[in-house]
Amino acid sequence: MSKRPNILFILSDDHAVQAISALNRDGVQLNQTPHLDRLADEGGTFRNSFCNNSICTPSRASILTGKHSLQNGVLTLQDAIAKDQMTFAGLLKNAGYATALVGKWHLNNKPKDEDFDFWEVVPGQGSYYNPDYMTRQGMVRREGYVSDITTDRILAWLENGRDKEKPFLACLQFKAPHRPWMPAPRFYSLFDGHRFPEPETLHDDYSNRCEILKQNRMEIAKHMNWNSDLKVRDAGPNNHRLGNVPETHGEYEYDRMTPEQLAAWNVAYAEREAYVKNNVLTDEEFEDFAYQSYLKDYLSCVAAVDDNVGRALQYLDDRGLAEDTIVVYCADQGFYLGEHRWFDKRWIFEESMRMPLIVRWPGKIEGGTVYEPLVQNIDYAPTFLEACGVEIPGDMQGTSLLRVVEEGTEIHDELYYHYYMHGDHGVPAHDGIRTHRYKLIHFYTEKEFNLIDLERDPQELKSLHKDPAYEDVLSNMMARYEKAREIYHIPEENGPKGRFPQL
Ligand code: SGN
Ligand code: CA
Repeated sequence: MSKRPNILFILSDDHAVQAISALNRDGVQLNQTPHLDRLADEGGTFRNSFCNNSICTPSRASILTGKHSLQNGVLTLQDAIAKDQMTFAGLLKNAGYATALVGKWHLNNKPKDEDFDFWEVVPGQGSYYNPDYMTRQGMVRREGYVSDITTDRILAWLENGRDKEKPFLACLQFKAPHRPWMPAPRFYSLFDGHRFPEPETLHDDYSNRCEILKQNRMEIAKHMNWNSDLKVRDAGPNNHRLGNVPETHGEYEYDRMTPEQLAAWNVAYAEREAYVKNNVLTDEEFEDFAYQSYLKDYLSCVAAVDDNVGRALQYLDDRGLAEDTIVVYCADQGFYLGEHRWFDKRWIFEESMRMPLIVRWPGKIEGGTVYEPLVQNIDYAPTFLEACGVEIPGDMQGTSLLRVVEEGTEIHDELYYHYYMHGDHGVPAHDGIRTHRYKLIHFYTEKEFNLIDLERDPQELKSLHKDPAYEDVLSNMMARYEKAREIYHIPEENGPKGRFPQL
């Protein structure tokens, strides 16, 4: 690439590393994602890519600003990105890029005109069927399936909307595969008759770690709801198994569907509903049903993300843009697909702290490269700026990935993590650090540190903070934790305004 590169930044919502076949070539492949695999074959994958705060709005703000949550002001789902915050999009626009963002935004305030020439975003979480988009001209409802429409709209901008004299930044931001995991009609029967393998920790009892884990409200067979999660409107004799939990908004999408869409949906889900309605399920049968149904819906949503990634790559090929365009695929955080009994995210534990990161960068990254260094979502903004020849502001806390790509070197001694939303889904506020081998977690409302040896215990089932054999490791990790908090300017007092309601 001799001229300034274009960037196609593809961000999905809650797409777990476990649900991309290219990222699990030496392990269990739950599904196939041929287009993401193509991207990985033609580019590089970052095997140790993590977020700093495993929840949507904060992670997105950290991606945009290259800063930890405390520095950009977005600690929770309710916070808005402060007006004075520079984003990589705005900096690229200032430097002469044509910029656009379509899809899920979820930053409480609208995208800024200083950042994007063009934007169309779904309000809040958005809808899977016939979604509304906020546009500069007001709200527009579009018929169809959200992942397809979002892709249509960004491709339309690339084709007809942008200033073709300029290099571009195009952000394609999928709502999928976020809860309530509603697949596109063409994938209703993708996994018919298929059984998904179970993760080894599907029946975790939460022993040997901080007691507070037991208060979580994100267990598949306990805290889902029949209707929007499991797609069963009449659970008959099994109804008592799931109650109402505060994290469910209860809204549902059936009333958005056209009569034809609803009819097709009802046919597709009839067998599932009949099974529940007509059988008294044992504990085991119910747990199995909930897990299998969850994975089927979630992974069917992933299928439409993957084929739309394929459409976007095909567009770049067709227009001769692929050689001049850096393509990045990531999600705003990881997700649990049954590990520790869970759906959702938030915890510093591996499945939610990890983020998929695949980068195709012609001339820079050789196809099929796998990078081992620790990288974090705060690194993306400085990477994009450096790649495009724009100066990185001094207050950005991330480090450009270019050094990893060019020299293969580590750019972080340890990664700092801090989740602030004490209470939602029964997850406490906590922070900690991760190195290649160890993780130190501070459950500060409980005044308890947990220490995990990821090499011996990759599933994070036992804290070693009281193990005398780990005394030195613990004190070393404590010192590094203090150092990380200093580097990132995390003040003495923890948490959002120091208030911690009951979980
Ligand atoms: C919704 C979900 C939660 C989820 C949050 C945050 N409930 O509230 O399960 O944790 O979004 O997700 S739902 O019943 O409304 O789907 S995030 O991706 O925006 O962080
Ligand atoms: Ca998310």
